[in-house]
Amino acid sequence: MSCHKKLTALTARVLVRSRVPALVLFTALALFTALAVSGSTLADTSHAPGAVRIQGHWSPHPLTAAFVMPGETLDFEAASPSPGATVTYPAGILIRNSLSAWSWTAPEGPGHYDLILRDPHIAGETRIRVFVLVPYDGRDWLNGYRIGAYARRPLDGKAAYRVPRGLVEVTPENENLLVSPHFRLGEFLCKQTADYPKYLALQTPLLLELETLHAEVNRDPNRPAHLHVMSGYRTPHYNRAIGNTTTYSRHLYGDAADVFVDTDGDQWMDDLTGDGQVDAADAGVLFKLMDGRETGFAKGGLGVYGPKSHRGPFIHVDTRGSHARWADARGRYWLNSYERSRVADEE
Ligand SMILES: [Ca+2]
Ligand SMILES: [Ca+2]
Repeated sequence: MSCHKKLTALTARVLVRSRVPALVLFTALALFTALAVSGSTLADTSHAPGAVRIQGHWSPHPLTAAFVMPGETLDFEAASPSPGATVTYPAGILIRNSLSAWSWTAPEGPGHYDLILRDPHIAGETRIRVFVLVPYDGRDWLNGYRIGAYARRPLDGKAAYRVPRGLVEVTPENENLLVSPHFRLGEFLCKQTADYPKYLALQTPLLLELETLHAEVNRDPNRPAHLHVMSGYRTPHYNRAIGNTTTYSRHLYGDAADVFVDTDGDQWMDDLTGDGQVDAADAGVLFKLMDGRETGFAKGGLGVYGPKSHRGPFIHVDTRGSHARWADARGRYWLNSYERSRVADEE
């Protein structure tokens, strides 16, 4: 019996025995219900102790990457106010705005800067790894790295489709840096052949969603799963070279990734359904984990891709800010049967 039902039963018994005014008891019941509801919101780990809000996005993780232009100010906020909380930073200017909020102004030099938030009441520390970008002016090349041409006019005038103002410089020294607990900077590099330095666009919300998906596929601690990033950032040059005709792919803007589970490390999607085959239904397992969520992917794109001769099935995830769902020909067959079964479930 739930606490709520127990209290309701108790209320009924007390009413019979003592004739306590019903209003008092129902007020108590309402209060208990309100507490129970507010308690359930605490289960949302994004606001748990140690969580931090960076540029408007809550992260429950001990390490979160953020991306700013030289001299730009990054606002961040801890989940709970604490007079004893401190932030250490290697350069730039830090201003404390309140017991829980800070503003850090980045130095002019590109690179990465770790802001470390410590609260004496919370175990561990919260690290914001800020990458100061190299300004990008929209030209074909950046320091010898081929970028290609972005569409000059944003799609439907949306800010998400503006030419990136700056890009992360990737070198052999920083490509293995973590950008979230389970993903490294180099995993998001474009697949084009080039010498260092290389450049990429990457956005915090994508990393938060990939961590969510990683947690979903790792729910069973006895069966750890590895999420492989098949494709992260794509330069417009590379996107055209692989025959992609869309000039507004989210991969060009750093908030999209094509991923699959590859725990056995053979560079191919694992058999997640356990039917002895690897096909669109295995990508569908990942789709179902994220589809219908009330946060994150509900405001992003989610696509199912079936296998081809040169690659296995995968899902595309992005955080474009609006809802989109699609599939290729093989994935569409799976998606259609999934949509039908989902409708059947709802009926
Ligand atoms: Ca595999
Ligand atoms: Ca399967």
